[in-house]
Amino acid sequence: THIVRREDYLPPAFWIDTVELTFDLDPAKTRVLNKMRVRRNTAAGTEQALRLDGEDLNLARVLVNGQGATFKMDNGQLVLSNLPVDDSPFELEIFTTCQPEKNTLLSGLFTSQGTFFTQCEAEGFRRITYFLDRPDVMSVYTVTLRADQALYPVLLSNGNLIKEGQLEEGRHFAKWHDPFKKPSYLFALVAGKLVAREQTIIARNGKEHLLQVFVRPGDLEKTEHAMQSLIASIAWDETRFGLHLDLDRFMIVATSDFNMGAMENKGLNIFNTKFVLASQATATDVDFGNVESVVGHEYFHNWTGNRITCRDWFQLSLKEGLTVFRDQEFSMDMAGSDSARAVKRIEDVRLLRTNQFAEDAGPMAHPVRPDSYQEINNFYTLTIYEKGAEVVRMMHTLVGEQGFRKGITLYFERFDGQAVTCDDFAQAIADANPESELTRLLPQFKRWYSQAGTPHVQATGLYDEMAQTYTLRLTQTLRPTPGQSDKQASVIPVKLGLLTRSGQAIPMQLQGEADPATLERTLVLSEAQQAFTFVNVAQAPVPSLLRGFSAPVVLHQQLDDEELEVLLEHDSDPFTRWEASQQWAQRIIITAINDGNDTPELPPRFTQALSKVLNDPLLDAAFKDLVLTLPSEAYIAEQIATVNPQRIHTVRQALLAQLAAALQADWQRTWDLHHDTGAYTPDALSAGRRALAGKALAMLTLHSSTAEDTIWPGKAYQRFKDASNMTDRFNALSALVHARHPLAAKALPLFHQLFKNEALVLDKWFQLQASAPDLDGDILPQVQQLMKHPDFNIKNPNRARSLIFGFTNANPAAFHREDGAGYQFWADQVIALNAINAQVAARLARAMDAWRKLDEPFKAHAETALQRVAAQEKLSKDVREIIEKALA
Ligand code: HT7
Ligand code: ZN
Repeated sequence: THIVRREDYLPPAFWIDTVELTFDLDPAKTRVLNKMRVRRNTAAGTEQALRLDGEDLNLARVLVNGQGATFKMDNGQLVLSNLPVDDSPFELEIFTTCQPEKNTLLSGLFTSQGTFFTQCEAEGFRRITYFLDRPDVMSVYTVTLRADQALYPVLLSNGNLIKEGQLEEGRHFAKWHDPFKKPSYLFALVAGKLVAREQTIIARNGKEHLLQVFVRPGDLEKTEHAMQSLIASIAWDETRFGLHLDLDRFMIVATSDFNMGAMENKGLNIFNTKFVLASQATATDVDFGNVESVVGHEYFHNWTGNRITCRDWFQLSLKEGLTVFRDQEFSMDMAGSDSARAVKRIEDVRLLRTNQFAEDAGPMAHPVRPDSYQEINNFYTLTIYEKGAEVVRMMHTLVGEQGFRKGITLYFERFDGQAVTCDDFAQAIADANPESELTRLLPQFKRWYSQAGTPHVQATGLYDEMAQTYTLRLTQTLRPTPGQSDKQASVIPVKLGLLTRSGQAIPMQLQGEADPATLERTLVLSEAQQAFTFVNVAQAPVPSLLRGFSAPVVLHQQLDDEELEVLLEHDSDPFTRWEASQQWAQRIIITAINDGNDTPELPPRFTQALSKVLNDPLLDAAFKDLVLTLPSEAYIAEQIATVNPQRIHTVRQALLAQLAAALQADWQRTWDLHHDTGAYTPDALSAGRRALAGKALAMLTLHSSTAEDTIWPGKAYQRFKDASNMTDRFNALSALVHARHPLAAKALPLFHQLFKNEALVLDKWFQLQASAPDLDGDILPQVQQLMKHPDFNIKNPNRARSLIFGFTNANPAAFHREDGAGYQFWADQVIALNAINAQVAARLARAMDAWRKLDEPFKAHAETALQRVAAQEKLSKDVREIIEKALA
């Protein structure tokens, strides 16, 4: 196995200043003429050969300055020697062909429903032509596309359209020029039968821009929300960061075959349809929110990623962590109220803690800036994206909003047009804020980039009544991760407040501090252990720690039920308030699991506290929905050393049933108050009301199903049939499916019938059935049956993800079977996908990351399944890396 290491980075031996590409597009055999102006990077030496990357290409001809050149092939690379030793430019022409319709990997040039698309990040450009396919080689591109006019009326590439016209035999051409230098991973082309929603906008500086969203005919009415999201993103980046759109024309194109969410190609973003198309009839509120955030994310990359890009792929979080931070802030600002902002923050934290913390604790643990990889596609991870965003967020916390804006401005002053590193970014933020804690602690802060794993922080408080002091002792530890045994202390901002037992905020003043007391502050923990003593504290306080989740750590503190109740009822910080409910529920669930108690009871104090939240007229519906949601089975598994997924499921389901029963009257009132959601708008407030109504309906349906009462299942079925929007309809359908009510068997075929022509809705239909609660092992056979459904297609990543991942990743109790059949199914699908699309296969392979934590008999079955995959002869390097690390 070939391992790529960060420490081996060397600057490129050559630069490619300009690229002229000419494509003769044909699905069976596309011809590519690549004419480059190349010059030696003499700073890197005078003798090195030019080694061009290539993959799955048929090479026809190589010319240097118009003359046939001698070259050799070495490990897939095209190697040219005898080139000028100085930096005088020369022209290199390479003529190749490729087969887009056979490209099921969806990397490079491929077809989807008769339209050509490209995906070049991270290393897909080498599947289009031979090139220095690395992000620090930046070139100016001119692209000519030639194709049959009837089949491919729309021809798009990056930048500006400079010429178009007719050719012989019904063909036509379009010539595009992108004035910005860019790395090859940002190249894109699209050719097919598409239609566009168009809008011209005038920016603050008076410049006109044409915005276009291209989709297949028939989908046009589903593009309004994407267009509005794009306009909002442009305005937001101007206001919040002073960053303006630098292009005359900005295009988004949707494809239904895509490995990821979307791609930020310069001026020509390519999107998975899932993150473009949205109508009230076919998309849920969550879908609308995702469209807004992904459109924002890709647009924000235009500056953080495209104008300043990564020097090498180890720096991936430079663009991804920063851009996720930016899209999170964008969604929060769009949500409007403080409370809606907090809801978004809680949702982001929930994703991080459930999935990224699990990654940090498993065989694929890696630093935000990894040290090595076998396959870069395996490193588009939650650590790079979500933890990377938390690292940027901590910088923001340490320098403040104004300081962060100054830092971003300096970052662009220094590095615009360059390919740089995570160190460069951190240095710019620090240099713009010389007096900040970030600057004082910078080398240590940067351990967030180099150390894998999630720090654990233990907090203990000591109140001295005589001295009227409160001492908070914070201790941090970081467990070893694969390849990193010694860890050092991190810089951990801990935002906090102190509360009286009746919930009043206590002013905080540290011993020896002249500053006036404040009601909220941020302590910076930078040593293994630190004590902070607050003075003039008149009573034993309840600490409210890690407000807003100010650092990506696991916090351990011994709060009793009364203290958790104080926080849940009174804390001014919505995150800590929600967290109190989760801590409390988690403790109840884990105690029952440890006690072997299958019929645990929810303590009345807990249900009363939740009831209070549910009935509080001052709280937002979306926040109530979050508080009233028990921690997921996956999150609970994260907290336990040896995991029996069946026990977690049994205990959680038992408590869920009690929550439904104990609060039945409250759920009814909640339903009455929220179910009439009026005319559909996808804003945060209305979405919150629909979410809470959906939760109430699910709880009432669940309770009725166990109590054999038909009223609520009947209402759910009626709602399912009558709903005027997909959110209400799908929530009603989910309520029936999750209660395993017989009416689900009537509703599911009807849903299919209604939406059989809506691919994204069919994905929901498959996913819902795959994630239904297991009854006597009946979900796996159902999934196997659905694999044979005429609408199932394993080659379509969205469809494969809904059914297969819906089972392996979203339904732990059905997947982790005592007979190991779930794991056998997993192995079969990894092997099948490996031959079709190695990137999707490798994602599926990761469903077994936590196998070593499993209890028997699960663990033994898991190992057998992993070994079976490992023994496959034709394993892609994508899947091999994941399986080898899991078994290491
Ligand atoms: N920067 C984009 C990454 C991406 C990607 C990576 C590997 C394989 C396929 C891919 N499609 C898109 C997505 C983003 O973060 O915006
Ligand atoms: Zn991104």
